[in-house]
Amino acid sequence: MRPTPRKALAASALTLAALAAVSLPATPATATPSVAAPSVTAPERAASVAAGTVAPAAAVAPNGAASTSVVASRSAAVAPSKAAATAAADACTPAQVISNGGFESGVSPWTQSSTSVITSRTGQSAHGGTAFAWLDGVGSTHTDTLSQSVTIPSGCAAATLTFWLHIDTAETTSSTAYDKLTAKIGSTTLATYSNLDKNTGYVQKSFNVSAFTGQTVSLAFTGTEDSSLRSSFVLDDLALTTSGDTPRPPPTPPAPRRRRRTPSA
Ligand SMILES: [Ca+2]
Repeated sequence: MRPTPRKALAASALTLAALAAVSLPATPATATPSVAAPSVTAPERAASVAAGTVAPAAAVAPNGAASTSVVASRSAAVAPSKAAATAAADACTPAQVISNGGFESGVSPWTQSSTSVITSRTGQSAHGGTAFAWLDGVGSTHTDTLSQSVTIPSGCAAATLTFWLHIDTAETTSSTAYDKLTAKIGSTTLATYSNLDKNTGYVQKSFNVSAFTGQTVSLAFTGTEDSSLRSSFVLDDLALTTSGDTPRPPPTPPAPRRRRRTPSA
């Protein structure tokens, strides 16, 4: 079916606008051709496509449908910066939310089961500074605890808990966990260590706690010893850090623009 003259006029006007927008990026989006010009012929369009100035999709439809494709390619040509902006992610402001994680500022805001937990006394060494948290090491049935409430902000993709841990023990078994240290966040147990994990010096432990972003939860360590042969669980330099921009959902494609009406003669 042949397009009506009016349709053909609108299509050719838009085609010109599209060509103008593509070849002259400085042309304002509202620029309108003042006079109607002959339609771009198929060979001309093919040449333009080859030259990269017209989207190939505009070349396939013989009638009014072509103008829709032209409008779509025109929109893409004039608004690249807007499209880039909507594809960006929500920026994360990294935060470290454990207070006094190195125990160098006294006890607050930690809660400890006895005043001997956060210490700098001889018998163990700090990972950093001079103070550390020393749970157990008594050699009889005993429990020590250490905890702090942490608020993990939302707005970041990831949250990671790290701490340095040293374990030494008088236990000689290589198979039985007699004395244990449990690390928990909220009601989730992150890890359990024992006399079997004894080491020389400190090792750093790391946990993905991203599931707790946007929450206030307790970070807690509990060390238990059985009736004989001491084990010491020594913690220092704890940190809980958020990171990573949050990806946005894909932007909704803009609705196709309505064709501009050509003023009637
Ligand atoms: Ca320290």
